[in-house]
Amino acid sequence: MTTTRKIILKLGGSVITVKNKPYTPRVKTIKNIAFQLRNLIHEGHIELVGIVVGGGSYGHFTVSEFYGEKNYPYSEALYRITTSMTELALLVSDILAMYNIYTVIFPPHSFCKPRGIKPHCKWDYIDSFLSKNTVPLIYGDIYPCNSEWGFCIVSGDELALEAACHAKATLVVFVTDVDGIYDSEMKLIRKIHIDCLESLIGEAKDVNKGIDVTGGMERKLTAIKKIKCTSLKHIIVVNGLKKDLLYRALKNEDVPLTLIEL
Ligand code: IP8
Repeated sequence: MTTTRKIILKLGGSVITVKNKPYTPRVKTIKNIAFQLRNLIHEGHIELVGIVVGGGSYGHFTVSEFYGEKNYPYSEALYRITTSMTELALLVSDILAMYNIYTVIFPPHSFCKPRGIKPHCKWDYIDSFLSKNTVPLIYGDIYPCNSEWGFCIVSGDELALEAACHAKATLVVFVTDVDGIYDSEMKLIRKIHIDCLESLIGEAKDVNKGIDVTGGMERKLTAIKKIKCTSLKHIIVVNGLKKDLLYRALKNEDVPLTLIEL
């Protein structure tokens, strides 16, 4: 008998865009992921309660153009960064719809008020959409704050974890461009308990990092340590560039990935 797992899926920017080429989506890869998700939903393996889109060569690139620049018009930075992420979110949403996965986009700058690493979103706003069989789609975003720079970034990783806790998801899947988390000797960590994550913070290796203003794997690990809840039992970091790895991983097949036990 198949057990249906309630999941939040974070699509890393490095898998859905070419990270070192500004504004270049990987359309084929997004289609392939949508195809796998449709099959997983149809076959009853997953209930998708949220999709989170990372910045990639949209958000991270646009932020890097303004970061550290003292003389930019503040309004232009906010306009460009929010617009670039909205465009990427729209593209992902359109592709998912081709595979009968219908999403509604919720811009985090309009319903979250992050403090430190915690997004503090008003998740209640999205509940009524979930009950209508649509999947909320959120994305890593920018918001005005009191930093020296004038604005801060809320990463999709943090949003995915907080969203999972609100929706009582049992699993968060981080879809990336690598097979999982690597140790300092570049060996793939197949399984790790959250209590052992501490030793990896400061040590985990980012393969294929590209432009990343939120700190890649490092910030992901910190967020996993800090945003926890009882419903969330596992986190998977899996490679979304390989043909059917996501599908096989969520069918519990033994494929290369990192499983974090909480
Ligand atoms: O890629 C970053 O989101 P992430 C969002 O999930 C921006 O860390 C605007 C750079």
